[in-house]
Amino acid sequence: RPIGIFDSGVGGLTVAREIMRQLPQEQLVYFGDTARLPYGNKSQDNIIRFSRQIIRFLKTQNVKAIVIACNTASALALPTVAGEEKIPVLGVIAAGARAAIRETRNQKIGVIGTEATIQSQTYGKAIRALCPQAEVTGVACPLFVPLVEEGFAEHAITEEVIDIYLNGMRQSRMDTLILGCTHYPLLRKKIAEYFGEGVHIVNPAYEAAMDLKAVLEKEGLCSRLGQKKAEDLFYVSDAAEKFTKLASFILPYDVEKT
Ligand code: DGN
Repeated sequence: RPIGIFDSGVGGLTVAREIMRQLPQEQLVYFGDTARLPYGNKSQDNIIRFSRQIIRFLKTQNVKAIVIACNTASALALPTVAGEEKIPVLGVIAAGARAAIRETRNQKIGVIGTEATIQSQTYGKAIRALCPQAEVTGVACPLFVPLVEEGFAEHAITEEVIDIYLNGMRQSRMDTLILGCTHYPLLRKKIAEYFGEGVHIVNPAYEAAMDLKAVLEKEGLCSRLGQKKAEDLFYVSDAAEKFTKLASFILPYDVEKT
């Protein structure tokens, strides 16, 4: 049985990519809700409704576990929807929080994400649950998503936008920064250069794939290594052409439109 994974669009492929690396024997069924993206400025009610609909669809694909790759949906919908399902449903926030705690030396942690993720303070709560003395500062960077989607990840304009959003954070004593949005790992190089060596960058996707592996092992749900796996499947609610183009940029292989 495959693993289900969903996101508001193409960004969740940064999480799919990590799962492919760490669990190469598992087949993935990915759903990108490109018709209703971005989720970052939607209400919690709607994000829960969208997540329920997508989970229903993924279950028709007979998935054995679901990963909510989208930070916004992980922040706002996971606590509600996970309790409604019999199969494991995982998000990316707890994973990112844990990694940040492990990396920080001074307990000053920055989080960047969509408006909704930052406003929900879900990362801050997850971090302080593990380390009550941690200081967490969040900054919403809503322009990063369209910059990546439009192919401007390497463009000078992105450096300007990084400076506008993150100048205050760079002046602070924070030593760890969580990339709390699916698209931001694609800006990792530029963000890391901006902060310089003193700041450790955390990509929750890496840790989320490790969580998935642990859950599959615990529940006895792992596919056997060496078995020929079925092809990964990608579904979108709109604009498949654009999705395939961006997907080929993020994934280690080309996604074909059928
Ligand atoms: N996938 C969303 C997230 O990780 O928060 C970002 C894209 C969006 O819907 N704004």
